Amino acid sequence: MTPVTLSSEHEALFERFSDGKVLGLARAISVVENERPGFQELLHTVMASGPQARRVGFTGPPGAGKSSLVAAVATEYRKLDEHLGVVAVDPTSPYSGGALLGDRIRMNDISMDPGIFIRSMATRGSLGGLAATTKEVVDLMDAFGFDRVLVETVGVGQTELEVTAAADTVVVVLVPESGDAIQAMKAGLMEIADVFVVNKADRPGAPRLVKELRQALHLRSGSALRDIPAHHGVDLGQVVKKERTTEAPAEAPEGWSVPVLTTNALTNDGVDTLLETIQEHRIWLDEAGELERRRRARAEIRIRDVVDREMRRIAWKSSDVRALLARGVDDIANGDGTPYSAAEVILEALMR
Ligand SMILES: Nc1nc2c(ncn2[C@@H]2O[C@H](COP(=O)(O)OP(=O)(O)OP(=O)(O)O)[C@@H](O)[C@H]2O)c(=O)[nH]1
Ligand SMILES: [Mg+2]
Repeated sequence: MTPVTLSSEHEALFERFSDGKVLGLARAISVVENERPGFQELLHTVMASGPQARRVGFTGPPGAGKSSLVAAVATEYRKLDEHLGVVAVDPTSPYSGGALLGDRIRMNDISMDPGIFIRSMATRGSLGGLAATTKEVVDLMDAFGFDRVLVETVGVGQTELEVTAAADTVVVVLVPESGDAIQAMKAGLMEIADVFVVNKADRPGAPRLVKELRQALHLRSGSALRDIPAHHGVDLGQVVKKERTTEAPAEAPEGWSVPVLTTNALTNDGVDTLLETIQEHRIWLDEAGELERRRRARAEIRIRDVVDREMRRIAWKSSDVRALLARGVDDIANGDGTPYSAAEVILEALMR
């Protein structure tokens, strides 16, 4: 690995971090969140030993009870004496631009425990998505030596899918109010869920949602069609199987069927089963070689993130580029160009 030099300040910070000092972690997070000079070298140094922690993501629509469930799950892991990091990604408030206080208040019960470190982050723009810095904060918590890192992301639609870029196991939390299984399918949740949890199981509609989700998962796996006899010369079961083998080659191993669980995060009903299921998924990840595959996929995303960010930084830092930008704005104002012609000039200058 390329040796990097840390500033003396970051050298001291790295020492505190390595000694397991929580204040060192908190400080490292703020350096990374604010992209202070040298933050990449610091990350490079702390991440040298590779990922160790078990990472579990919780995602789902706003108000599904993700924070309550994370708090319940964290309490159970603490009973097993695990040390935990929790990253909660709050939607950026359109009013304050900062993290909403809600999560902190709800997680109050566990936040006094020194065995848990909780960090709430604003998402900075992409609602519910995982900003590059969020993944870096998860990496920091991992490198700090927590046994497990729990990541809560809120979102609707595509942005939820990004949680796979930070977690080994993705728990999708739905509630009877959040809609039906068809909506979950459309939102791409079937693809990312390792475990479905129907929370607020005390509410009406929970059993129906569970049934729908199970049917949808069953359909997706093709098993629902397997027993249907060939019709008009077409065996639907075969068609589905063939599609699956061509579309999903070796990197999507079989052997994990996504369970649908129910919980009540307020009474802890079903939380023990959720913990067992997460453990089973972990064993499967290891045995099927899927953990390795997911870590590789994550590494690729992280490299792309860093390159994207650096390219932007290099571009807008350059005074030549800034001059071309100003000229482009003038050209457009004078009716002499478009954003595309201006961008082309800038990109040509950068490639040179
Ligand atoms: N009845 C019932 N209420 C619940 C349950 N779990 C959570 N709640 C309540 O639902 C509300 C939202 O819970 P949160 O844990 O904040 O939900 P969240 O998904 O983290 O919300 P955001 O982070 O804002 O998207 C709170 O008032 C909880 O007390 C449950 O199992 N049953
Ligand atoms: Mg929450």
